[in-house]
Amino acid sequence: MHITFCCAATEAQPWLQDLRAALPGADISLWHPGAAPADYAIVWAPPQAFFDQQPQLRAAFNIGAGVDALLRLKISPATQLVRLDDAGMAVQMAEYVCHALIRHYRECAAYDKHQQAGVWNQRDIAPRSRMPVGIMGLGVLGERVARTVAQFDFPVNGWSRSPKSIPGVQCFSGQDGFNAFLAASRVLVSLLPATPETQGLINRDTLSRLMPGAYLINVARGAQLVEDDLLALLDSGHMAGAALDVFRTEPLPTGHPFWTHPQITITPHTAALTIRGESVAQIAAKIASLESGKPVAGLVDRSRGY
Ligand code: NDP
Ligand code: OXD
Repeated sequence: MHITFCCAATEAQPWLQDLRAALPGADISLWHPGAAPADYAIVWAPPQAFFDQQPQLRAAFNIGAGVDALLRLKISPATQLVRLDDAGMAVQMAEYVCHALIRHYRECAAYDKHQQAGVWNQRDIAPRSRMPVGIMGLGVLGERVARTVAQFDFPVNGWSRSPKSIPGVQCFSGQDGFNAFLAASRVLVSLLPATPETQGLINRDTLSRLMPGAYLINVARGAQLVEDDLLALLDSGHMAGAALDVFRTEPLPTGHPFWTHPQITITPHTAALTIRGESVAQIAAKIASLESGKPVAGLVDRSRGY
C-alpha cells in the first residue's frame, strides 16, 4: 500500500516518522510533482496538480476539520474524502470559546485597564440568565462547545441543519428555526463549515436579530462574517464586541481595522490546532478500517459541502 503526504506549510518529517510507526507495512513518502500514484493520501491545502496525478487514490485524509479548501479542487468521485473527527480539537475549541465568553462576561478587559491604572474597583456581575449563548453548528466541535458552555450554567441555544437533542441545550434547526435561535441569543458563536449557504451568514441582518449588547465569537471561517457589518454594529452600540480567530484574508492584513479596534480581540486561526499524535492514530485506524471494508466516521458529503 502506497501512502503519500502532501500538506502545505506543515513540517513533513515528524508526520512521516509517526505515520511510518503507526502503519509499519505501508510505503509512505512525501509527494512531489511526478511522484508515483498513491492508494491513500494525507493532505492539507494540496495543489490541483496533486489530485491530477492520482488515478488510483482510494481516500484522502484532510488533517483538519474544515474541508472548504479541498472542495475547491477537482477530485475524482472515486476518492473518498475524510476529515479529522475531533482528534484533540474539540477540547481546544471548548476552552477557546469558554475563555472568550468568560473574558467578556466577567469584563476582564476592564480589570486589565484597572490594573494598569492601579485601581481597585469591583464591578457588578450580570445574571447569567442575561447572557444566553447561541452556537451555530452542532457537529463534532459545536456539540462539545455547547455542552461545555452549559456546564458554566449559561443558557445555551444551538442551531444546526438537522434537528438535535442535547441535554442542557435548546436546539433549533433549519431556516425555519434560525430567527428564533438568533432572537434567543446574546452571544453568537460560529462553528459552521464554510459552504455556499454559510458564506456571509453573519451579517447586519443576522447580528441585528441578536439581543442588544451582543457579542460574536467566530472560530469557524472568516468568509461567514461580513466584516463591515460587524464594524457598523459595533459603532451603533448594538454589538458589544467580538473575539475573532478566523478572517476573510489570513494572515489578517496589516492596517486592517480589526487589529486595533478596542472591542475586538483577535487570534491567528489558532482556536483548535491539529494534534499530530492523535491525528496519525485516527488516520491509521481509518486506513485499517477501509482496507478491511469497514465504514469510517468523518466521511465528507460533497453535495452538502462538509
Ligand atoms: P461538523 O461537520 O462536525 O459540524 C458542522 C455543523 O454545522 C453540523 O451540526 C451541521 O448540521 C451544521 N451545519 C452545516 N451547514 C449548515 C447550515 N447551512 N445550516 C445550519 N447548520 C449547518 O464540523 P466540525 O464541528 O468538526 O467543525 C466545524 C468547523 O469548525 C469546520 O468546518 C472548520 O471550518 C472550523 N474549524 C476551525 C478551527 C480553528 O482553529 N479556528 C479548527 C477546526 C475547525 P448537521 O449536524 O445537521 O449536519
Ligand atoms: C481546521 C482548521 O479546519 O484548522 O481544522 O481550521
